[in-house]
Parts: sequence; structure tokens; C-alpha cells
Amino acid sequence: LTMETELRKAIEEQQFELHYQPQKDIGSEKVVGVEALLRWKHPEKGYISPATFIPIAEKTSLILEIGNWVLREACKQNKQWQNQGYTPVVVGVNLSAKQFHQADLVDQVSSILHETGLLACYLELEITESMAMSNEEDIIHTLIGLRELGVHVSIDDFGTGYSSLKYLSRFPVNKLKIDKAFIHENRKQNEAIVKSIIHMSHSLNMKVIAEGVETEEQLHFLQKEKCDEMQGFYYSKPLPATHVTPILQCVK
Ligand code: G
Ligand code: G
Ligand code: MN
Ligand code: NA
Repeated sequence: LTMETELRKAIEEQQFELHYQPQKDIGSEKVVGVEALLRWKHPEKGYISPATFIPIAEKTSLILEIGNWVLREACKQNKQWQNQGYTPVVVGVNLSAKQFHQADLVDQVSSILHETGLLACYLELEITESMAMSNEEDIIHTLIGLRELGVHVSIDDFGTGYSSLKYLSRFPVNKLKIDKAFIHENRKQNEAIVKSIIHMSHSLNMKVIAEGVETEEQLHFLQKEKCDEMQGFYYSKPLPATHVTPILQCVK
């Protein structure tokens, strides 16, 4: 079977699952968010990484079906945690370029929120720099539509693309996610880059999260530089939903 055929089968036979990587507020040390990360549990080959199959799905409209499933599943799970009485967290969902460029994306997001009962402020959509930094009318329209819904938007892998500061300051984006390479590659100039991104985010009234935090030393640096949030193996790897539940604080 080609991978495309297998992906089609995977959708029908519900072979996908979501894992969630916790995100901590650096000041309060509380879990404030989780990033949903797609996993394909292949019946023979075991877990297949999205890095392998997303690019193939992107070449076809399969990515739209898969993306839609991810969005619905992540919202449903987050609402379920809230129903169980846990302190609300924001769920981050990665959007592919094709998904983001759909003319009716805002309507789709709106109906999934409606259907699952999740409030918009508990959903964050992650897009990449190349998806956001464009002058195209429809992209600005989508970003404004999402803001009006109350959904948050973050720029994933920030620092690896070509963001224009002009767009960054004009676009309704809530958060920058500093690419993990700047955090865990131990190079002196990375510290200067991370500091600049933190300061720039705050001047533009955006929050900033560091990805790929693997050591206590990296966390201390981020604390000193007043980075808002952290995500990385130092605190937790991505986990199945049932393993996330015990680390969410209970309000009941
Ligand atoms: O979790 P992991 O390191 O295996 O993820 C590999 C890549 O796949 C990352 O770049 C991540 O952003 C991407 N990815 C994970 N889940 C999704 C998803 O639901 N949709 C899209 N479009 N990309 C995803
Ligand atoms: O591209 P995106 O940022 O969505 O990808 C997130 C991916 O990064 C996750 O799939 C996860 O497996 C990986 N990741 C998360 N934390 C760490 C970390 O601390 N170190 C490394 N090397 N990878 C990480
Ligand atoms: Mn991401
Ligand atoms: Na990233």
C-alpha cells in the first residue's frame, strides 16, 4: 500500500491519537497549557511520527480531514478536563498551511468550539512564520476572524523563518514560540537571540514561550530573562491524555 492509501485507512479505522505536552508558566510554575501532538498508531509498524506522514498528507486533501479530526479531538479533550473540575488550560493545535489557507477556516473553528462546548479562549492555533507573514488579504482576514472569535494564535518555531517586524507588529498574534534549536543547542549567540525574542515579544504585547527546554540551567536562564512559559523534556515529554490528567491541578 502507498502511504496515501494507508493514511486514508488510518482515518477510517481511527488509528490516530493525540498526545499532549504540558506547558508551564515560569513564574507560578503551574501548568497553563498543553500542545496537542498527533500520533499514528499503525497496526503493524507501531507509532509513526507526524514528521513522516504530515508532509505526505499535505500533498493531498487528507491533511484537511486529519487536521479537522485533531482540532475536534483536542477541543473535546480539553473540555472534558474542564468538566472533570481541573483548572482550565489552553490547548495548542498545530495547523498545516493548507488548513490555514481554507477560506472557511474561521467558520470551521467556530463550529467545532460550538459542538464541543470549549470556550474560544482555551484554544490556541499554532501557525508558522511563513504562513502568517504575508500581505494577502485572506490571511489578514482569517487572523482577524480568529481574534474576533477569541481564539489565540501563536507563531510556532519562531526564529527559523523570515518574519518581518512590520507584519509582526500589525498582525493579531498572541504569542511567539521560540524554536527549540535556540534553547537546546548550546551556542553562545543563541542566548542573545533568545533574549531579543523575549524582549521583542513583550514590546509588541505578546507572550513568549520557550520550546525544547531540557535542563535546569536553560530554565534558570529563561527565568532570569523573564520568559513567560516553558515547554520541554525537562518538565515533560508529550503524554497520552490519561497521563496528563494527574498533573492538572484540581479545583474541586
Ligand atoms: O511531536 P513530534 O516531534 O513528533 O512532531 C513532529 C512535527 O509534527 C512537529 O513539527 C509538529 O509541529 C508536527 N505536528 C504534530 N502534530 C501535528 C498536527 O496535529 N498537525 C500538524 N499540521 N502538524 C503536527
Ligand atoms: O514543531 P513543533 O514545535 O510543533 O514540534 C514540537 C515537537 O518538539 C514535539 O513533537 C516534541 O516531540 C518535540 N520536543 C518537545 N520538547 C522537546 C525537547 O525538550 N527537546 C527536543 N529535542 N524535542 C522536544
Ligand atoms: Mn507546535
Ligand atoms: Na516549535
